[in-house]
Amino acid sequence: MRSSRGVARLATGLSLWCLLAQGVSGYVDGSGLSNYSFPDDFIFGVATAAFQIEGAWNIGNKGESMWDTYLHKHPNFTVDGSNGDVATDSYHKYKTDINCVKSLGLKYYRMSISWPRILPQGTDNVINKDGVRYYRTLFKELLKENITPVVTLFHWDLPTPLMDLGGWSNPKIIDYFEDYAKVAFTLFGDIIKLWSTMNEPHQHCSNGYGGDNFVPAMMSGGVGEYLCAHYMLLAHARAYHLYDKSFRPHQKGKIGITLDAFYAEPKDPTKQSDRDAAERYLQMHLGIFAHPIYSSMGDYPPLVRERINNISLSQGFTRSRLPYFTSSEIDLLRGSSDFFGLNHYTTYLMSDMPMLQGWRVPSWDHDTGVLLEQNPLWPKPGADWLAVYPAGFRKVLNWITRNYGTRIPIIVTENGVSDFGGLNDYARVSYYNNYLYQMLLAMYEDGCNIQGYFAWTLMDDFEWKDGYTVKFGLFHVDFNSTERTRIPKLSAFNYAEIVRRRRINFKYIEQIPKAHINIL
Ligand code: GBH
Repeated sequence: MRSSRGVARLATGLSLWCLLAQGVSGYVDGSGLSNYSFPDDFIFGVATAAFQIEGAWNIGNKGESMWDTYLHKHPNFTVDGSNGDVATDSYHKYKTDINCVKSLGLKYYRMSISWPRILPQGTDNVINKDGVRYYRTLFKELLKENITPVVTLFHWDLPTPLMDLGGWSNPKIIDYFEDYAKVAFTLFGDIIKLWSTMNEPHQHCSNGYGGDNFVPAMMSGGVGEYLCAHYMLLAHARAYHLYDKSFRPHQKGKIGITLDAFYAEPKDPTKQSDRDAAERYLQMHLGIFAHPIYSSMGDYPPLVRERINNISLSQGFTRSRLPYFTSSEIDLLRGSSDFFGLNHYTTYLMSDMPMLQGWRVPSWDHDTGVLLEQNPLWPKPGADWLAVYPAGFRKVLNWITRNYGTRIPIIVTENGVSDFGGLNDYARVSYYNNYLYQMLLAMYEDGCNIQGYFAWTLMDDFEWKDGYTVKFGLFHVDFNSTERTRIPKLSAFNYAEIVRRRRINFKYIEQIPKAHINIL
């Protein structure tokens, strides 16, 4: 049951002005609390990923992941020359992490398993007992604290021996991923009841296989990146059905996938070509993964299929660069997710752009044919790609609902903002308040079926190519101390209060001295 709406009385002119200044659309009462509240059974959590926090890259018989290997070979790949060798040292400090999650009052913790920590060769002939023990201990400790672990099988740290075979561009990986999933379900399925097969295949394939923003930096524009997408989708479907048939009957859990989406808004909404560009972007980057799984038709979206086929032919390719699913693969994929895991951070303004200097041809970018810009008025507290536009969150939730319906619940598996550090992270407090409010609007005013939300991320961590330069954490981490001390930021207290009260307090910053004076 949804909780009460509690619509506030008419706001006075002054408080309305305050709301607008904060970018809040909608009424809150004099206390500053949001008019809508989160249902009692709403899933609130916080997310992390193995490579970004664990460290212990060569400890306990762990195999190497492609990020380990690549960063050791190319120490200047990250902007600060850093790597994940120690990260936040969560391999050793997992108890501290659990205390942090607990202190936020959360009942859910989304994390990922490092594939090479379980299977050092990538394949299931060798199972690393130390790795298994590490995760089982961690899961049990979480349960002891009444925190449900939500586990992602693949958050980008592919075992190096499998990358050497071409990684996700080699179809054989579908079997190996299924084998890995089977090991994980067998060893952990008694405890884990919520699985995500993989995190953001779109970011993984476009940055890692199409370009060189991520490892493996394959630079196979328009070819390798679609192979990666295609085989990741099929591997996901195989893991889903394996769980569904052989594990769900007795383990009784749920399994889905996590997709990422920027929202795409037309730069000039009065221009048809900009509106088309925005819709094309969403289909080419989100629909390409979501349509095969969540649409009633299945398969790639018609727009995507047609566009990549036509451009491929015009470039002299005999066959489309986007592989075809067989009809049984279409069936395998359709409906292969119990929830829609969504990672959302920001919005871009779209306009039609057939070619841009810097685009490789062929490439996903060139196939999409859209120029991405952001409104200079949107604040950018940290990473250059992440501008704050809360309304985009509501819009992307609606886009998903419009395209795929309300039957499958959406779980927001990541949402958050970066800055350059500091405990008094006002920008992050404001980001969470305003984004969460847009999610409430999507739930109560638009009828989107949203059942959970995970803040990204628990603590400052290894932020891929950005190394440790940008911070996403609710907890500050002191990377100069061997202890990697975690300290709650203002946003941690604010989030904990939202989780406890089930409402957003838009006056949190004003009230902070009273509420948390002892800690600051
Ligand atoms: C998510 O990716 C990841 O799941 C998570 O691991 C990550 O820490 C988090 O978000 C924060 O980034 O340099 O202009 O080409 C988000 C995807 C990937 C989006 C890198 C921005 C760089 C854009 N991000 N990408 S650009």
